[in-house]
Amino acid sequence: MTKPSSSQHASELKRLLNEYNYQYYVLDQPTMPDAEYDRLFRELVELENAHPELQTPDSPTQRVGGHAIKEFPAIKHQVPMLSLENCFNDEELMAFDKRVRERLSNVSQVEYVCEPKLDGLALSLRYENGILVQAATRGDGETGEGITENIRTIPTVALQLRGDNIPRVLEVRGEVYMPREKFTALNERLESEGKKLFVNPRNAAAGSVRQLDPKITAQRPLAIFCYGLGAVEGWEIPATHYAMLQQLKVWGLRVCPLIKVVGNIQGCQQYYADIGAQRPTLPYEIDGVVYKVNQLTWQKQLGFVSRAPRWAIAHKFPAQEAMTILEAVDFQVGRTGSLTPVARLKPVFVGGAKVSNATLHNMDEIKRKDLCIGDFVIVRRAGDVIPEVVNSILDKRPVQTQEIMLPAHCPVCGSDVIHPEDVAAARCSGGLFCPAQRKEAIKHFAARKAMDIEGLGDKLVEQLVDTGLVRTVADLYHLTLEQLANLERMAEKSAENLLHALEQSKNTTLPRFLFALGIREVGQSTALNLANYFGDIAALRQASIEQLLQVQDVGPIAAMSITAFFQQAHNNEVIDALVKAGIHWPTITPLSEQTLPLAGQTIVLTGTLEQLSREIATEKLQALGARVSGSVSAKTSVVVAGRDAGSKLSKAQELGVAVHDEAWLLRLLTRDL
Ligand code: D41
Repeated sequence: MTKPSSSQHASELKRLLNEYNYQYYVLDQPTMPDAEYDRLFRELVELENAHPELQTPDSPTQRVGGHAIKEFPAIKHQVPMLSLENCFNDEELMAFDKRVRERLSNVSQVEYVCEPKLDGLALSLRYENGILVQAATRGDGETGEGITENIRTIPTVALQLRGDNIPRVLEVRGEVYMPREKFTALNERLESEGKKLFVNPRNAAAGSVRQLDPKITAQRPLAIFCYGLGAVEGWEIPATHYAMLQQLKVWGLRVCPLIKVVGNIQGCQQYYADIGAQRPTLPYEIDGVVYKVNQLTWQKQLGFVSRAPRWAIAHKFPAQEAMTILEAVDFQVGRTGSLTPVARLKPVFVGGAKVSNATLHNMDEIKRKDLCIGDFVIVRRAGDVIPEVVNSILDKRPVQTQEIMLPAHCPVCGSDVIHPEDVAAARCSGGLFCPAQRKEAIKHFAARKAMDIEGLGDKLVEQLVDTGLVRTVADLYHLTLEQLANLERMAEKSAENLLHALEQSKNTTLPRFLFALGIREVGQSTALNLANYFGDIAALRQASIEQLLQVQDVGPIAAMSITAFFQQAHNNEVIDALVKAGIHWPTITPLSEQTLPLAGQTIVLTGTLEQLSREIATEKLQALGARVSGSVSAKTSVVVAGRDAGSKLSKAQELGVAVHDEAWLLRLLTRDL
């Protein structure tokens, strides 16, 4: 192969790096391992050094970071947020120390502060007279995004500084991150809700602080560590970086407890080794350590070059990566029926451990990483997490490769696999039938809000499935006293109680029963809406997507999931068996056959309602066909005025719109008018 010209090579590097920057900073969806980015970046820096004419304004070397996103206000940092230079080995570290000492008129030793390098999102917090008034992302270092309301929701962020001598203005720089365990739990939750998973804790943190709704951020387990200053007014900054951090702690700002002062660069090397050894057991992800000259006068003397201080450097951990061959891809069926592609690899040692399997997350990831069976791939082991395939090496792609296809049928039970376009996870539609999902389905069926079968706990469900006594939820209703009493750890009295509970559960309601079936996207309230709309299960079974979309709160994803569920013959067999076993419910007159009583009416709720929340009132009114609006106009049919109603009530009176009180609303909702 001929070597591409330098200019071709440079433009390809720029394209790759710019693309990566966009994915990383704007979309929060990295497509390249950091090590790979760093390698390409250095290659470009070297190329531009050798051929200065290649250094164009659009080169990623000419700017650090990404663009501000439109939805959040742009915040210009009063003092720019600098970036950090990286080093990857002892030689580069020693060169850093040498440069520092030479610039400081050849001092023999320099004291450094050593900090773990959190793998999160850099942030600037602004306190005025001790009150948090603004939080902004780093952005491109000059301008970031204002995310104050989101940051206020993070428990470890001080809203107000404590103690004495609080500066008039204090800008603190820090890193927002998501603890590893919390990240795992969040992804488990997202997975059970059928939502897109985060690739790593850093993306989860970045995605969480950029939620337009701070209520969502508030539910995300984020934390912060502070490590630096921006603008300061009215404070004599201490003489050392370390003393400054101690003062931040006194004021109530969170500082990483692993930060240490060392006497010289050898101390830094020791710190690097110590932290490296602790890395797998730390509760958060770090990608290296940072060394900072401790003396502030020296920091000032050293200054900075092109946005990075000369007095600090990041010492990155080597990514534990290796190349191997992707031999096959299997699909594992998880608890909730999600199909996870797993790479079967030609065994390879990565950071001392043999790796022959790696997660591929989902089909979107496979596409993004451009993977085929037969490809040479890079595998990475980060800390103690499951190894993952980072990318394929296109230059080395063999002539004969095979596309990775999502199976059409579940590898465990053979049911159809569904994969809605805008959802990352593909799922087995087998539901009640798939052994991989059976235990969870039975637990859900028995739950209090579903069929409410007292005494049928998780352990017992597992025992019943493992012993083969129960295959589907319908089998529960054929259990005998003898079978139950023969189970390990089961007393005869408990067995009797369980049979009694099963018998009682047969007398249920249609909403409960529909919820108990565990159809994806059908929670309690959707089950209620479906029951009210269709009135019986026969009509629901035959419902088309179009009909389902008529039901309140049922969108295209839920509609698809419902039709897919009823298209599986075995789901219908289980339902028939349950009905045959005696499960019954009171009949409901379907809403679909009534003309909705409030169709065409626009209702405005104002003031405080005492008996029911505004959300519930809105839902119920909508279920009866009303439009619920937030503002009063001549088109408003009725204004319901609760306690302390204000301007909307006056406006209604002005316009001559009918006004009623909460008691009227309650009668309306019970159709007792
Ligand atoms: O933990 C970190 N990620 C970290 C980042 C840290 N401990 N210290 C840092 N110090 C700086 C300077 C020296 C420029 C104040 C940083 C960063 N910067 C930084 N984070 C993202 C870009 C720069």
